[in-house]
Amino acid sequence: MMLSGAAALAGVPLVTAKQVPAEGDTHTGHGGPGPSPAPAPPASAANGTGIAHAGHAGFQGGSVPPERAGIDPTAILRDFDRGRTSSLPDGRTLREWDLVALDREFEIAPGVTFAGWTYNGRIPGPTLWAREGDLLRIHFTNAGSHPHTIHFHGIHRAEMDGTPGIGAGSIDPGRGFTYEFDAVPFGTHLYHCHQAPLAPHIAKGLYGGFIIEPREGRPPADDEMVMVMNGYNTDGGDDNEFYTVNGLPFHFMDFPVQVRQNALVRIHLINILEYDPVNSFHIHGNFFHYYPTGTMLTPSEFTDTVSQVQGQRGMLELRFPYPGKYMFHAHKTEFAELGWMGFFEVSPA
Ligand SMILES: [Cu+2]
Repeated sequence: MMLSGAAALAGVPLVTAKQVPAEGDTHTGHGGPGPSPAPAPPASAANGTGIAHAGHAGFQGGSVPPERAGIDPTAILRDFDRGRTSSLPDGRTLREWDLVALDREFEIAPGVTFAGWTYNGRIPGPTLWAREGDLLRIHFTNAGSHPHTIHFHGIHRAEMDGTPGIGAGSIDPGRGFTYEFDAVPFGTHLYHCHQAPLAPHIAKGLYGGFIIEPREGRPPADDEMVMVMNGYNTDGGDDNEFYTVNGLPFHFMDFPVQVRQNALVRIHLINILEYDPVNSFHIHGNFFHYYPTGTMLTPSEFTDTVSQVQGQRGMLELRFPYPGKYMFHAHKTEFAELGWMGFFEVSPA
């Protein structure tokens, strides 16, 4: 983020009534495991210039309650949409979904409204789940105010690619199109709008996870979830003022991801962050097996940190051997301090 973004937000009332100033608090409003986040000190106290910290100060103060924000990252974690299924004459499964592009506003941080463009009123959009080899039909309706498309990552014909100028191309407001293709290859994928200019069409919120399970399945996990890493450009510049997993800054600080000791946790991690070239995921007190793009049945890495460029994604598998609270966050301090940090809370087995 550049100073212009922070400066522009400095005047926005970001601190809510529930927050009680903490004496001597410096930059730790969200650094510790305490249940009640405390705001950062006034900018003047934390930073001689007052500029950079002014933007950060309010952000330390907590997340917007999901019902007020219009986004519930915890619900999104385990919300896999398997579509409407039916059997084709050849025995294959047909899966169908309705995706509607809708303009919608969200309160992404206390007092900060984001004018989003969404699939089905969500940021991120629905996580579509299919099995390898299924036939997929996505009935797209554009009820938004701009032309949009749905571009799926996967293997398919050019006219189903959601690229402007090819096949149906751009779908104008009030129009629709049905994308149809086979679910290949298996892996952790994504979809997003591909309308030009591309940056705002992605950054405004038109993206979601797209999971293709291997035909023969994977070893069963005790808990499976999706984490979509995104950002919000709230001042119309060319950078982000907020960073999140599943759409709401700091949400998982206030509502830790609940997992059980020793359970196999499988995470589909997707980076759709616009404007910044690289995002990352780091976990405290643990390591995970990493399957790049989720397209192999054996992991290629055992690590506690992974980086992804935009559109890159992968699958993580891990077990927490000890109860307690363990942070996870972008290993990019700026992103973490602007919302991309949270906790896993491990309950005893
Ligand atoms: Cu679009």
